[in-house]
Amino acid sequence: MTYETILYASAGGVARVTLNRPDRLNSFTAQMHEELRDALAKVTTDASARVLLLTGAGRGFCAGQDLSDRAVAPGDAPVDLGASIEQNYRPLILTLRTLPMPVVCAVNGVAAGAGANIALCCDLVIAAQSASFIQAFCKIGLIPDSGGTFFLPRLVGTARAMGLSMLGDKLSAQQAVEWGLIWKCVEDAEFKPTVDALLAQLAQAPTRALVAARRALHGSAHATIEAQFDLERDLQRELGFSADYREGVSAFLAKRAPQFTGK
Ligand code: T3D
Repeated sequence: MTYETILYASAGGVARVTLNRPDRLNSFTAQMHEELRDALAKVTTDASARVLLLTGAGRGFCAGQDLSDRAVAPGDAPVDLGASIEQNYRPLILTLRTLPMPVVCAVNGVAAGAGANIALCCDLVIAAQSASFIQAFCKIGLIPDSGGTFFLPRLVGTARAMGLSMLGDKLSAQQAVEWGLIWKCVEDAEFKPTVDALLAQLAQAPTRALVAARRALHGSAHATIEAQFDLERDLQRELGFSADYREGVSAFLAKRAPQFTGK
């Protein structure tokens, strides 16, 4: 498939997807959803990819749904938003949450509506200092979707989740870090080199262990401690048979840097 609304590249263990409709702040059209689905399917089967980067072109990360596709002429039937979520946003979020490699979201600018929650579903969210997060839904009569009502209370607690959802205020990247919404924010001038260094680190990491850690952390939200111990035991057992674990222990004992292969 030829891409017109995203950029895709994979090299050196890093797959990069850039949302690329900068004049519309990379808001989502049906075409962008289709292209992103295709790219994520590619990433999933790309044995050389050890980390995925999701970012945006231009001054924004993503402004959610393209609202010009939601204008309804008088007398016309409104768009079925439930169908849009079912066909597009839900599979997108669930795919990003279960990719067989860590997912870094580099929030280069404003992340609004579904754009904010797509960022929040990623494993590591790093933002430029000038970026911001807006649960813009209430401004157009909607609720936070794309997992927003799931992620927000878990990340920042109900009080802050409620404020963000009901007021739709802009949260600065710095505030997002202080609230525990995202992992890190860095000065704009340091953003690209910091993201590149992070990607290089993750491309050399024991991929299976990172994916298993994600699975265990996600599973913990509703688990009892006994169930969580069961899961940790099972995942650790699997990892104990992995080439990367063997390499990690050998490297430690030989006092050398490990050469992980992601296997
Ligand atoms: O519909 C379904 O399928 C259900 C799922 C819905 C999920 C959702 O995401 S609903 C929420 C949709 N998003 C929004 O409500 C956010 C709308 N955008 C904004 O509020 C503002 O643009 C921002 C706060 C994000 C940024 O503001 P600012 O002042 O930095 O930029 P701007 O001037 O508003 O935007 C720049 C251009 O991008 C502008 O076009 P222009 O005037 O230069 O021709 C603006 O219209 C366009 N743009 C920004 N966001 C969208 C958009 N065009 C279409 N759809 C957008 N979401």
